[in-house]
Amino acid sequence: MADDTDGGIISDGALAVKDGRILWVGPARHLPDTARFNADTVENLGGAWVTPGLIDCHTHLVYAGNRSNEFEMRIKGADYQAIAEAGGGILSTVRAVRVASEDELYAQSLSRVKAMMADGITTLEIKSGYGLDTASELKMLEVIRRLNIESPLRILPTFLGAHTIPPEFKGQSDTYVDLIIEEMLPRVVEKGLALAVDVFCENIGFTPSQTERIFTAAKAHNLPIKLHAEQLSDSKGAVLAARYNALSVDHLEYLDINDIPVLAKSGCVAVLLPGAYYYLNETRKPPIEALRKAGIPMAVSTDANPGTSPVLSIRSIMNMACVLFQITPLEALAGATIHAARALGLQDDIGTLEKGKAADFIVWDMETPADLAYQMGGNLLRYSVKAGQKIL
Ligand code: DI6
Ligand code: FE
Repeated sequence: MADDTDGGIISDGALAVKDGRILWVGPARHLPDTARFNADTVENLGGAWVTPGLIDCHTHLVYAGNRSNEFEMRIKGADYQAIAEAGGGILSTVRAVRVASEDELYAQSLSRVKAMMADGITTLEIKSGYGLDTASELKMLEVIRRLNIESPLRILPTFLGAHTIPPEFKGQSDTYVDLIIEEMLPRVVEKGLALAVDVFCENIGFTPSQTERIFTAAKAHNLPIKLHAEQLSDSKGAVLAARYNALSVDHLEYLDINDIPVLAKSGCVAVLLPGAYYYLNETRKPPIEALRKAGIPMAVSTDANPGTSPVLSIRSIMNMACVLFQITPLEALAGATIHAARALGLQDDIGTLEKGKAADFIVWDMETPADLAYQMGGNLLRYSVKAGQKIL
């Protein structure tokens, strides 16, 4: 898949893999004899579709407990922000995570990772942010590290200490930001537990000036940044993040179209999270057509979390992105491959089937690539390969 218009489709293709990397890819009739005759194994896929392994660049998969009670409350008319302000929302998961042991957190999270895998995910980002004290944030990040080592997927950890203000700092958000900068982040860096730093910039999260302080600290530790921006209001987070060369700005329902040129110039990825839009029954959509026109890469991701997007299926999310945000099925596929790779800074390593990249790919039982976003549920995956090894 080279771009999002024709999808870079190769018919009657062949793919040669060596040492976990793509050695050659192209039309089978051009496959060099060296690749054909030196192969240890040759597999005839009988014309099946092969895509890059799917990538989920924004999840909160490590958590304890469940928030179906809030789901019921919202169905009956309660509002997400009001639930959060009353101590529910993110804070109710924080309470569950703080009392869970590392092993309990690991076991619950591993089953979610496996569900993601069954839908074609080979690379996954997971954020901390339900600990909100130093020990609990480190516990979450240790769980993410273990998932990366012990599951077959590549899992990238993001430090989201600035997810919300914990109860013990109520009314003292600046002091909590001091703790993040002076204690949490240095410990996380010292232990090598994060590859990026994220902030929830929102009226129920952190202000733009607090966000900027955290970005400055992340940069001082040479960590790339990303941002939850403009999900519930226009806080001008996206332009701030772009000024700090963010990898991505995520959500964007309330993005002002006048801010799009700044984003386009910075090259950061717009990450669409239609699951949260759907679960919150939002009506305001990200400005898709303006983003598209500006040539901004749009990734599509689950935002898997127990509150606003309890969804463990990237394909269901691709469907929602098509139906709710009017992107095409091929744009959704590019959004869960090459653009998601870019949102993780991994565009040179994964996200397309190209010589030299990791041999991460999925063999599907489907008629056309649009089927991935067309059909909700059902198993289309024949098998999944990560770094040249069958993992499913
Ligand atoms: N935005 C979201 O959609 C999730 N976090 C965030 O900053 C929600 C997390 C939750 O409700 O638990
Ligand atoms: Fe999120």
